[in-house]
Amino acid sequence: MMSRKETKALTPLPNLTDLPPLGMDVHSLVEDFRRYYTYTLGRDRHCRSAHYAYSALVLGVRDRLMERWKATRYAYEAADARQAYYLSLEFLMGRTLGNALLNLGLSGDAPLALQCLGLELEEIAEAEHDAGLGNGGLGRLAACFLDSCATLKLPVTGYGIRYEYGMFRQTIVDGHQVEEPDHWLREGNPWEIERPEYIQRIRFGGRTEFYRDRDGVLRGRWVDSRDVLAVPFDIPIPGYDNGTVNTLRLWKSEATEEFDLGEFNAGLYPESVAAKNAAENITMVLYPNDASESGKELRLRQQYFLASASLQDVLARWIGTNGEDFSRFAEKNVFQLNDTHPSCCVPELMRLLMDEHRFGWDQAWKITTATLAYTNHTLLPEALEKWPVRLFRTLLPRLLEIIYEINARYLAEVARRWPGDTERQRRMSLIEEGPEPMVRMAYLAIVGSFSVNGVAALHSRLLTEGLFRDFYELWPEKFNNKTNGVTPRRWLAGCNPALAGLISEKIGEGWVADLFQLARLAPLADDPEFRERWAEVKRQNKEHLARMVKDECRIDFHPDALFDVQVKRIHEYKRQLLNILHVIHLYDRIKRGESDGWVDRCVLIGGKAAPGYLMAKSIIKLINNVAQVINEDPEVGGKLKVVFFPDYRVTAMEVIAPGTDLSEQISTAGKEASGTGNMKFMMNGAVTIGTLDGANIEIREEVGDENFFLFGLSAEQVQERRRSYDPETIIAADDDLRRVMQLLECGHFNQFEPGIFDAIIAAIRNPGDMWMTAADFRSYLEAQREAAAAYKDRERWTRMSILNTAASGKFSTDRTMIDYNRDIWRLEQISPFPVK
Ligand code: 26W
Repeated sequence: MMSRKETKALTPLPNLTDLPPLGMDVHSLVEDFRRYYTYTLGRDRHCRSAHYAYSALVLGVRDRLMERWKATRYAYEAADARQAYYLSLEFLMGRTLGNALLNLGLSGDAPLALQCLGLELEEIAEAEHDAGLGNGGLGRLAACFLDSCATLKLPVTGYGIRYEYGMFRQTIVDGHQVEEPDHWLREGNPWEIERPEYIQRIRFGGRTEFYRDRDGVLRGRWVDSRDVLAVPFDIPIPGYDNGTVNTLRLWKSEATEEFDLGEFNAGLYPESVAAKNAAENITMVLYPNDASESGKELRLRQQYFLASASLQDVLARWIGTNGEDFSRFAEKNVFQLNDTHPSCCVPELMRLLMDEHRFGWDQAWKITTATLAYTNHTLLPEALEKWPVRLFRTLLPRLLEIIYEINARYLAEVARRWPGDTERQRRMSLIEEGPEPMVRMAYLAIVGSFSVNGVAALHSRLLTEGLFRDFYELWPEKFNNKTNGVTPRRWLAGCNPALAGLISEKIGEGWVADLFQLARLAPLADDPEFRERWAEVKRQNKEHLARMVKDECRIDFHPDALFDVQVKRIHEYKRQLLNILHVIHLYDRIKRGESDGWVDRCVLIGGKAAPGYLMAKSIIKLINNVAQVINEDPEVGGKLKVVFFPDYRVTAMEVIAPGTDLSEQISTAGKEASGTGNMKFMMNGAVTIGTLDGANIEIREEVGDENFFLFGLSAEQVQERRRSYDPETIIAADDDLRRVMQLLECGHFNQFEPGIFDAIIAAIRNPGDMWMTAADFRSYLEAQREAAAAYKDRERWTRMSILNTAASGKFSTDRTMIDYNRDIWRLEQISPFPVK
C-alpha cells in the first residue's frame, strides 16, 4: 500500500471517532439540512438550484449511513467473518437517495423534514444522476444482489470500476439512435468516499524473469512493466431496516508518481503527458456492448485492472491481520465472478500467490480453485469472450505463462480421463488454435472455479447439455443453477409506493424483507373491493407513466388503454421486431376496418442498441417510423398509440414497471439466459406475454398457466425447426403476416427513405434467420388476442394482476442470495453493533 501524498502519520486518537448516534427524527433532519446547506455548501434562499438542496439532504443521510457502515465493518472484523467478494465490470446502480431513505427507515420523515423547509422530496430527488455503470441485465443484477446481501446481513463486498463515463445517453434524431457521453460525475458524487490509503499498483507490459530465491527455488517475476495505480472509491450499501451497511468498492486508474517525477524532466514532456493520460484512460468509459465482445485492448486492460486491484486489496487486508499465513485463506474468502469479464482472476491469483507470496504451484492452485466461483450469463456464442494470445503476451506476459501451465496440467487430466481422445483435448483446451490463437475466457473461468452456475433453470440445463457439456462430464459437481431475482426494495416498495401501501395495509409490512409473504394476497384476488382498489392504484400508476411519455415523446397515452411494454437492450434475439410486426398487424386491422371487439392499446418500446450493432439500430429506426405513421393517422386515433421511449435506464423503469399492464418477454426460446425485467413487471402486477425462455418458465410455474400468455416454439422445437425452417412458406400461408410484410416491403413506413429496411425484411425471409421471427408470429398473434380479450374483462384482468404480484415471491434477490449462500458462499449472517 502506498499513499500519493506523503502525510505525517497521526497518533491514533481512541476518542476521535466515538460519537453519539445521530437523530433519526424530522427535527434532526431539518437541523442537519440547514447546517449543510448554509455552512458546508454556502447557499441561501436565493439559490434556485435543486442540486444544492439535493446535496444538503444527501450529506445528512450519508452521515447516518456512515455510522452504521463503521459498526458493520467492526462487527465483521470482530467475528473474523468469512467474506464474499462480488467482482463485476458492471454495477447498474441507478439513483441512490430514495433507496438509502427507504432502507434507513427515513422515507416517511425525510419528506416531512423537507416540507418544513418548503421543499419537495420528489423534485429534489430529480437532481440525482443515474449511476449507469452497466449495460443491462448483468449490471443491474449485481446492484440488486448488493441490496439483498446487505438486507440479509451477509458480509459481501462489491468490486467494480469507477467509470468516468457510464452507459451513453440515448437521444432519437429523425428516428435514429444518437449516442451522447454520460459524464455522470460532473457535479460530483456525494455517495462515494475516496480511500487513497488503499491504493494498489497494477502492472502492464514488460516481461518475465526467472530467478532463484534465497531458498534456491526457481521463481518468476514480472519486470520492466508499465504500472498504473488503482485508487478505491467506496459507496455505502445499506440493508433494509437492519443497521447493516456493506461496501461497493470502485477502482479508478491513475498514473504513478514516476510519471510526474522522472519522465516529465527527461525532455519527453508531451510523451509523458500522453503516457499519463493512457494510464487514466483505463477507467474512462464503460464499453456499451451487450452480448458481443468488442475485442479491444483497452477492455482487456479494464478487466485485468479490476481483477488485480481487487485481489491485491483482499490479500493486503489478509496479510494485515494474518501475516503470510495463508492456511485459512480459502476458508475465509470467496470471489464470485460476474460472467467471464473478471476471469483474469484465475491466473492473477496464481501469480500473486506464487510470485509475491512464495507459494508452490500445487498449493497456489488449491487456494485458487477453492476461492473462485463463476456465473455464466449468456449462451450466445458471440458473447463468449476470447482474447488473442498475442495481446495477452504483450499486455500480461506473466499471466499468459500461467495460463499455459494451467492448460498443460488440466489437459493432462482430460487425457487421463479420456485416453487418446485428442479431439476432446483440442475442444477443451484453454487455447483455441488457428491463425490467431485465442484464450477462451469461459473455459479458464470453469477450470479455475469450484462452482459454475447459470441464472435460470433452463439456462443452467442448456449449459450442461450444450456449451459446457465436456466440462460437465469432467466435473459434474461444479455445475449448479441460481435463478435470478430483483430486489423488492427498489422494484416494489421504492418504485410503487401506492401499491406497496395497499399491500402493507392488507398483509403488514413483512413482505419487504420476506417476499414470499406476498402469497397472502392471492385470496384477496376474489374480493371485489380489494380488486377495485388494486385497479385504482394501477390506474394512478398508468397516469404517471402517461405523463412521462407525454413529456418525453409528446404522445398521449390514455390510461384506459392496455399498456403494452417491452423495455430492454435492443437485440435480435429479444425480438423487438416480432413486437413491431404485431403492431403493424394491429394497424392493418384498423385500416381494414376489422376492429370489432377492439381493445385500445398503447405500445411502449425502449432500449439502447450497442453503437456498432447496425441491425439493432435499424430496428430502432423501424419502431420510430412505424410509430410516426400510426400516431399521425387520424383513422387510428386512440385505438393504437406507439412510442419508442428514449434513454431507457433504471430510473425510467421505476416509473414504467408500475404503469404496465402487459409485459413483453418474447425472446427466441433458448436465447435469454434469464431476464430480470420480466420479474420487475410481474412484481408490479403486470401480466406476461412470453415464450418458454429463461426465467419466464419459472414465472409461469409460479403464477399458473391461466395467468400467463404463452406462445411460441420451445427451446427444443427451435433447435428441431432450424433444419427445415422456411419463412417464405410461412409468410405465404399466413394472410396476416403476408399483409404485414407487404406494408413493410412497399415502403409504407419509409416513403422518403427508400430501402432503409431492406436488411430487416431480408432477415425475416432468411431460412437461416437465427431468431425465427416468422415461426412464432401466428402463435404470438393468438396470445395477443387472448391478452386483449382478458383485458376487456376488467375483473378478470385485475385478478390476474393481483395473482402475478402474489406469486412473485420467488423472484426476490433475497431468495437468490440465500441460494448462493447455501450452495456456494457459506457465509454467516452477522449483525452490526447497534448504533443506538
Ligand atoms: C463482452 C461483452 C459482453 C457484455 C455483456 C458480453 C455479455 C454481456 C452480458 C452477459 C449481457 C447480459 O447482461 N446478460 C444478461 O444477464 C442477465 C442477468 O443474469 C440475464 O437476466 C439476461 O438474460 C442476460 O442476457
